[in-house]
Amino acid sequence: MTNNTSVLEFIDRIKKLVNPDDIVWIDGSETQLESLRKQSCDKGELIKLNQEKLPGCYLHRTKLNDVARVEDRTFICSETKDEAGPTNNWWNPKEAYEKLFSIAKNSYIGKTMYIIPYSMGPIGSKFSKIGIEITDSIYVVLNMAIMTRVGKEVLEVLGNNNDWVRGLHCSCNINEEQRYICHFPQDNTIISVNSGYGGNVLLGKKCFALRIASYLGKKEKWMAEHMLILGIQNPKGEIKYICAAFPSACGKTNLAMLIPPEEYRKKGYKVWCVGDDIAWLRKGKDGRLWAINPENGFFGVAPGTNSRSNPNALAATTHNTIFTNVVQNLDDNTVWWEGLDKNPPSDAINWKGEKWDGKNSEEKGAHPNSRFTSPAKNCPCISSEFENPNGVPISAIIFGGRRAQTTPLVYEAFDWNNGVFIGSIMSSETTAAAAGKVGVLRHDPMAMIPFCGYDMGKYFSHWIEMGKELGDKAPKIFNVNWFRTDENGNFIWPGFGENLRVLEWILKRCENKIEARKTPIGYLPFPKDINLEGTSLTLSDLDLLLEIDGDLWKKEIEDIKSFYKKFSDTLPVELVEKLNKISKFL
Ligand code: SAT
Ligand code: MN
Repeated sequence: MTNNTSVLEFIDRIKKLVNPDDIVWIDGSETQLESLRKQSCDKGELIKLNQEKLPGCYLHRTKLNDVARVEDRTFICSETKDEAGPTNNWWNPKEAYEKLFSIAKNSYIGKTMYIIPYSMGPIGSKFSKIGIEITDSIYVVLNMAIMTRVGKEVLEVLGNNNDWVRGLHCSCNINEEQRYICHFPQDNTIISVNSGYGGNVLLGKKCFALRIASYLGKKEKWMAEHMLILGIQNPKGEIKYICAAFPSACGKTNLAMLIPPEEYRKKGYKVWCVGDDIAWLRKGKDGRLWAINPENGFFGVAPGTNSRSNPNALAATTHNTIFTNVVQNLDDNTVWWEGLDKNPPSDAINWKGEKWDGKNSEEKGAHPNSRFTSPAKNCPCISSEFENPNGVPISAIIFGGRRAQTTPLVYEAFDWNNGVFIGSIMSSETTAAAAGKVGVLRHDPMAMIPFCGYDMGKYFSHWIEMGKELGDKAPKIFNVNWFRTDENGNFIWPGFGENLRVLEWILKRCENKIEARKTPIGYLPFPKDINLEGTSLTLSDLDLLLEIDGDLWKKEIEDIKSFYKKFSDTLPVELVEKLNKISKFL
């Protein structure tokens, strides 16, 4: 399919290493994909679902030991440990290659080697980057064909260029003790062995579009961020775009596709989704910050997705979708997950592949990190700018985490560098998206702790540099927290579509339309400026949501100080200054 010498050399080298029986280039055609779906069903790797109710939909179950990203087995293999920084696992590249090659050796015997040429971003856009993933898994091919743009056209655009990301995935025998997800930023290379779970094996996603791309962004003066992108259309028809960074499984997909509350819909408000997980940002010709979504689909968390929380995502999953680790309803061969509705099937198979009676079982049927992989174009509110090679101009950047206490519903940074500070002090409770304990508070600056491909201290400096580049055209930066709870542990803020009320305040601030209250941590809304019309919330609820508890913040500052200590000499002085300033006023 190509004469590109660097591509052919790489393929040849890997072929000799893994020793496949057969080689198949993925051309992106529907005929080829359909034949792969059939083969995968024949092997029992995919289950074809009810094609009348869920046309083009399939179910897959991973191995029980392979259900989420594995951060402790994810490595940045840069030349030196310092380049990986204090928040990444580092592995000497020479040793890592040796170990990985020994695991990969002959691992494709009896198997087919699939070669997937893919583009992150619209094919041919100057924002976009090309990768080639070699895999022995049809599940990976079919997911990549949803999540990225794959096929011949990608190789045509690549021509004889050497600027592309090499990816090798070997399923091996899904041995968790030999599982490694390794990134070699200096070689544009990713190697993933012994896993079949999305975030570890769809190499275009977290591995390339965040870890490798963040490293490239630093070198090339752009940014790769763990952010959704959405457009808010006001009654006059004007659309303003916002980026928002939240850790995995904190509602990015729901926010990206939100349906405005009824009063807003009546007035003519609409929300358009550009992306739900990753944004690549660059300074445009007009000096503003522009964003594209490098992906072509959604790899969303299934549990909790329902007709109230996210009707758009639900609609997106009704066709051409691959479900992973959800419940199979044997009644009509459809799918179910916790939080879909109050009617679990009794004749069903759970994510582990066992018989499951949802009406009488104590155990959950779907894995908490079960997923749907759906094409972006399935989403009823997908933005008309989704394919725009130049992306969309960004008015505001939002950071957010899952915090039961301390962080108010919303606040605004004093300026760009203060916004970088706010991003750097983000903490969130852990979720099922990564292996390990759930609900533990951890520092997750810019929601990038698992995804930054180099020293995070330098990553903060890069943010500061980008602010200088953008000058007074830089977007304003905000922080939100939808997850604050009352004394009984219940969420105070209703969330979902109602979040538009907060986004409205944010946009008004961007347009300098309203005043705000200056506090030590940033500008907070006056409660009257958050529109509560049509909700059951009162101004005193807002007082609670917007409260800054001095004692909790003092504790927070101590905690940030010890987190910052990790960075020794790479932490930018600008951030230390902001920290000192805030400590003085609290
Ligand atoms: O598993 S993924 O990394 O693809 C999704 C996530 O954790 O954000
Ligand atoms: Mn994510």
